[in-house]
Amino acid sequence: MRSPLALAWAITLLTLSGVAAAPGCAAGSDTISGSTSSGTGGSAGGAGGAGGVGGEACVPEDELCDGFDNDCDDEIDEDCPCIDGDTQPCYSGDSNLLGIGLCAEGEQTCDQTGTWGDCEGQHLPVDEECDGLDNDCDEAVDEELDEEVPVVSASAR
Ligand SMILES: [Ca+2]
Ligand SMILES: [Ca+2]
Ligand SMILES: [Ca+2]
Ligand SMILES: [Ca+2]
Repeated sequence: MRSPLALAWAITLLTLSGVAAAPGCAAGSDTISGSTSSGTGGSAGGAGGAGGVGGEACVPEDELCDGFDNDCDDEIDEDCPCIDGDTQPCYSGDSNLLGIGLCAEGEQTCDQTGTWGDCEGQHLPVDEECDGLDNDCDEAVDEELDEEVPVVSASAR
């Protein structure tokens, strides 16, 4: 009656013991072969490539207004009124009109030849238009137009 159960136990125990015993050799062989010789490799990285810092062999070229000494005379951008990328305010009209009405300065940019470019964004006096603005920069708005605005009255007393 109990024999099946007892047999099962026996098998279980046998199996367990067998399993328990087995690792002795199996694990042993594994452990032995485990070579942990970690590679010593690759720490000496490239020390190379400290490339030429320049200055040794200066190849003279035409001086450009670029912030470098192109012609190798130890003077940077000599004779350059301005350097590439510089900007400055500009106004090609009558400076007395600057700030009056719509007249306002613009900005120009220097190029590599040390030349200031066109003045961009400036507002020169133009013919008066009937737009409520002082287009010709004479402090009078829309003067000499049909619908004159009595702005001048202040100075006309
Ligand atoms: Ca230069
Ligand atoms: Ca130079
Ligand atoms: Ca106007
Ligand atoms: Ca005006």
